Amino acid sequence: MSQPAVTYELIKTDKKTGARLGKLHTPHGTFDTPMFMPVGTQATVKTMSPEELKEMGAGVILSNTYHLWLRPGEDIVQEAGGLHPFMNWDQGILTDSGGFQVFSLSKLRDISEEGVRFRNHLNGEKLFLSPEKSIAIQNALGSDIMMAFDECPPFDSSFDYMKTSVERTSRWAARCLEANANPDRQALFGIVQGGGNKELRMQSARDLTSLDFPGYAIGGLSVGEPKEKMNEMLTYTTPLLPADKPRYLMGVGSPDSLIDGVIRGIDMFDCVLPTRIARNGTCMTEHGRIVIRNAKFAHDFRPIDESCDCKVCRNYSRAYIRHLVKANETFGFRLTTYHNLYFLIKLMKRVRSAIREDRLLEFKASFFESYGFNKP
Ligand code: PRF
Ligand code: ZN
Repeated sequence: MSQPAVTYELIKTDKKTGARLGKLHTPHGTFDTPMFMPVGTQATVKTMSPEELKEMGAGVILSNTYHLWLRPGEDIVQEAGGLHPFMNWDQGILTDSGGFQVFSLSKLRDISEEGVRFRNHLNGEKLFLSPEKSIAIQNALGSDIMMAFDECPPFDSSFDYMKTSVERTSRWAARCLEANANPDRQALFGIVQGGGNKELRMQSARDLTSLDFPGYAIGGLSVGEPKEKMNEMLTYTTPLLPADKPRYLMGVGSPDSLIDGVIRGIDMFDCVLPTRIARNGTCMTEHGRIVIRNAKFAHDFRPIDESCDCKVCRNYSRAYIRHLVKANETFGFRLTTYHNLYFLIKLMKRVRSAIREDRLLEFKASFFESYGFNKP
């Protein structure tokens, strides 16, 4: 078989933890891992221009099959030459398969071996998504990394349901691999499921690794379970995944979870968290989150984060941003979004330096202390 579209180069494994330093080679550039991917569901990272994303060092961004299929339709994106030229982004793009979005956005759905029947969350129209359909859409979108079509059952599902679901997700994963029309240009990652059950996580990891994907994601976590449970599942799962392939933890983006994930061998993360909280005026700082609407910032002319060197922190004050956000001015949300994304991208850069310099656990201790994660 020819070289897959996306390959992982392992540069260093941490001696004290499972952390890895690596590079992800894609058809649209090489990116350092561990990394955080901003979410651009509708072929845009809300309020950010591609130029700004590039400037802050975002390497790969995530978009959604489900949303782009419904609007504008993958045919229009294909007519533009794919997602990259359509949205003017020349670096990496990963598309989620639509499975998770169907389960989270549509209440009425009917899952069978063939796929999922559900209703369009915009207009109620009847729709059907299957592994083959998801991959055909992702092939038309032209993302560098496509995700397998999976089921993400509620964390508290019964063992029997979870087992049925894991086995079906493995069969769907094999159908996705078979359906990929462009394996030389678009890599397909498998997704490990299994909820909070060690045995099912291990079964899922075994099923998927036997299919030889160019990368593996861990799904079904950060869906309401306690953080300790997520960390426990990661501890069981990552050692079962091949060391020469990237590992991606889906939908996780709080600073403590990023660091805890890296320590357990995760290389890639995505989450709406930094962009979503920015749009209600919450900012991440070295000393924890601040809610910029708060009256205590009315006369505060310091930057959002005094230790941040982003263009927002170099030029705008808390008092000004508070005013914009309270007045519902779009520019305020651009500023908070830019800062939050910069903060997480820079956090990952600091994590990579810490791995390189054999001081990841020390970095974790001082960051958690400063951010306030250790406080009762
Ligand atoms: N599967 C897919 N996308 C996802 C998830 C999943 O389990 C999650 C779970 N945190 C986020 N996004 N396909
Ligand atoms: Zn900043």
